[in-house]
Amino acid sequence: MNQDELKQAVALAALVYVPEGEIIGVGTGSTANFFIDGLAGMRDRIRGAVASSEASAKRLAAHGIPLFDLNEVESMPVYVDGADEIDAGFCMIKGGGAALTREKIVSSVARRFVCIADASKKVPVLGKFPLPVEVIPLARAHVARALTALGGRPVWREGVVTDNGNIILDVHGLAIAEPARLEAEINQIVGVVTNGLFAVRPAEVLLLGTPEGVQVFE
Ligand code: ABF
Repeated sequence: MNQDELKQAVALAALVYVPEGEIIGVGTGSTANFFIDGLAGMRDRIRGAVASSEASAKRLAAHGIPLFDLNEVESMPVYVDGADEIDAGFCMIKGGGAALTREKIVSSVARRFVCIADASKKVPVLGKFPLPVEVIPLARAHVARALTALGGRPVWREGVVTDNGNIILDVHGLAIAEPARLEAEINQIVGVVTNGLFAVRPAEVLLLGTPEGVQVFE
């Protein structure tokens, strides 16, 4: 099985976590895209979805899945999304697709975060994948200096503007021993909108696509 087939297998395995008649949260990225395509097959059995990006909203709409604004939704049973890295405690690095802020907001309204990932995403320690940080453009240099002081090497993802009109700094060279602490610390830097650590609230379920099949961790 190649990586895309592993992604598709975990994405389809996540459909059993979608309760009928509900609004669910939907993530962003190539694994989430496979999930959206699978969700199309049960679109008459759900009320609709809240998307974590313009790209996912477009794909959901193309399948005829009703879209809801998050402000219309008080709670959701589940949020399904991929990750760039996930550790044994289900803490994640996300944001390789630059949608981290909306992903964190939408997932925070869901009671259960189901992470769908191929086996390459499972790591013993987070940080090999550069940590994305969404930053207000005016604060770019200031935030970069503060991230350097924390021991990282921030690189401006030039040419990328987030759905919220901000920029992304990717922080290289971090070995993240205490993800929840670092997540909170980076959020304290003035000018940071969100960082890609999902550790204060990790995933509740991990579906991991391996060549031997989909492994379920809860
Ligand atoms: C999103 O998609 C991200 O937060 C993460 O960056 C990415 C995972 O990418 P893919 O599913 O394309 O491997 O969920």
